[in-house]
Amino acid sequence: MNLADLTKQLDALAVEARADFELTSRKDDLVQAKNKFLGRKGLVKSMGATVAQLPPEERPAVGRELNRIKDLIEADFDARMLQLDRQELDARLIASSADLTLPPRGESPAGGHPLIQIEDELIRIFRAMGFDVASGPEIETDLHNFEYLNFPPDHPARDMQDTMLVEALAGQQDLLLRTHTSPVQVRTMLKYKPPVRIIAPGVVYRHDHDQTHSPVFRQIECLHVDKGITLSHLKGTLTHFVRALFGAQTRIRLRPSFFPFTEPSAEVDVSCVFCGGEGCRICKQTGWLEILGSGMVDPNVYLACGYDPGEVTGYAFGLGVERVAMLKLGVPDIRTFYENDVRFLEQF
Ligand code: 2NM
Repeated sequence: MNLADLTKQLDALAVEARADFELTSRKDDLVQAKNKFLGRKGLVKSMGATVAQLPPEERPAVGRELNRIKDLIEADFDARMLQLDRQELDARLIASSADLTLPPRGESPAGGHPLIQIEDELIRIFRAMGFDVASGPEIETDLHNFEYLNFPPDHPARDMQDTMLVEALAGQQDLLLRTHTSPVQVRTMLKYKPPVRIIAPGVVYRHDHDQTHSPVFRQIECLHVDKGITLSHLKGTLTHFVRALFGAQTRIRLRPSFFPFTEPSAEVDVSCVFCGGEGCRICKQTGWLEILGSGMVDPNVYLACGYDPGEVTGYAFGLGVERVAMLKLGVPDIRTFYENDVRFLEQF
């Protein structure tokens, strides 16, 4: 046999192999069909045996031919194997109980939780004004949460009705779940000398639960202490803050109030974000919405934290992230933020 004849026969083998592969419908049949050609006693091997009958100078060329045909048959085998794999998967999917004719569920709400979106926006506004972000523990001591903040021992906020206590281990100090993030301000002042410009965002806990109160909610408190800080700085900061948040036409108004850690203290209202101050159902016809509490830090807080009240002054304020989110997003019930109903979350 000469090289040309051998090549012809090998080509014929490859065509036959492909046809055989096409006829198989199971993977082990396919493997058997491949062995018929490429196995130890396969047809290609026995063709190879004829090489011995050829003159030595033709043998390399025949070897190359044999390898070419082996590769060809391997490739056809792989292609058919892939087809059978797919068919097997299709058959399994069709046999399964899943209804493949159902429409897809669509996009999942990947915009982040609305509360966190609002918190991020608030933090961005304060950072742009030059405030640093501080944090601290959620399990606090009575000292940091109340005592250093000028809360008298019999203050109603210390009442078990409001504060969630943590059962103390033997010899430990009184522990509680922080009722505000003010202890972060205390810890910052205890650690760093003035000036201080920080916000403390975080989770706080109070024993209170209804349409506008959650036992676990988020707060951002702001503290600015330096030489010569006045109520004007507080008003300017608040005005800029509400305008960044609700728009350039927003106005504020301060109403005298009381907090143990500030003197004087003020509740801050914003002109109603729904009616622009005209009076509507949401602002109960007053044109104003209460948004946060504020004041000039009480000298007793400075004394407790090692600052000299003769040298520095400062303002502080605190706001509830849920309350801002309810106003900004028009959500009437705080509980919808925690139910995680996808139909609610998807709207933001
Ligand atoms: C508020 C209202 C008024 C406040 C005070 C302090 C501190 F630590 F400097 F004394 N931090 N936050 C404060 C003042 C918080 O929340 C309604």
